[in-house]
Amino acid sequence: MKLYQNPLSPNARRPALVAQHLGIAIESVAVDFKELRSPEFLKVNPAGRIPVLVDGDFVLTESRAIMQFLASKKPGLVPEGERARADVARWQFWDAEHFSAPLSTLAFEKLLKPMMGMGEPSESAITEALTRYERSAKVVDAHLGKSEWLVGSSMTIADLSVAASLTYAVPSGAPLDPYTHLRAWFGRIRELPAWKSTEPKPGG
Ligand SMILES: N[C@@H](CCC(=O)N[C@@H](CS)C(=O)NCC(=O)O)C(=O)O
Repeated sequence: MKLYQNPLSPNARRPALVAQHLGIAIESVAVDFKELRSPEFLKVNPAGRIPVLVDGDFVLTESRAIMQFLASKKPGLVPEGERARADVARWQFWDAEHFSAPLSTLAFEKLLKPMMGMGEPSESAITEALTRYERSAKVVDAHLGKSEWLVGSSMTIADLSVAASLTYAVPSGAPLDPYTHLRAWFGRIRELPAWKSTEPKPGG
């Protein structure tokens, strides 16, 4: 299996976390962001985005779908029972729509724009993203006040999905301090060898 990724991408980090945590061998193909619109890469993913998993003739895009595919190969990150599995999907969809989206905007405005010389950060986009982030952070914080992990009694791909969205939270100015339970849970995730080995290393 090949995973097209970039080590700075939080989206690509999701499947990488699952593969590392479960010890699934994948061949990592690093794609420069500038190559995402190249004719070669558009043959792999016409949407011009990473991550992409290629398993023989099966091509899978969307980081959370790739997580599900990889996690189905080995036990450990998907709970038993249809309700628990639906709850994992619920948190992954919630992450995509309500958590990762505002955090991506913040990272784009506060980190990527200055880094790439793409103009001034938009204050209105930042304010709106912060409002959306804080609303979601309250939801997940309250949930984690009642249980150590997002679904059931052990870590699942739901936790890794949501955690990957926080990759650039602190340098992007998304506050974690007010959210005690979120912070404690994130602290546990940050101790994982898989988290450490997938930490983005800007410039290297
Ligand atoms: N919903 C997709 C988002 C993928 C995505 O947007 N990846 C970024 C890198 S973090 C990308 O490829 N961006 C290229 C672009 O926007 O042109 C997923 O979860 O895989």
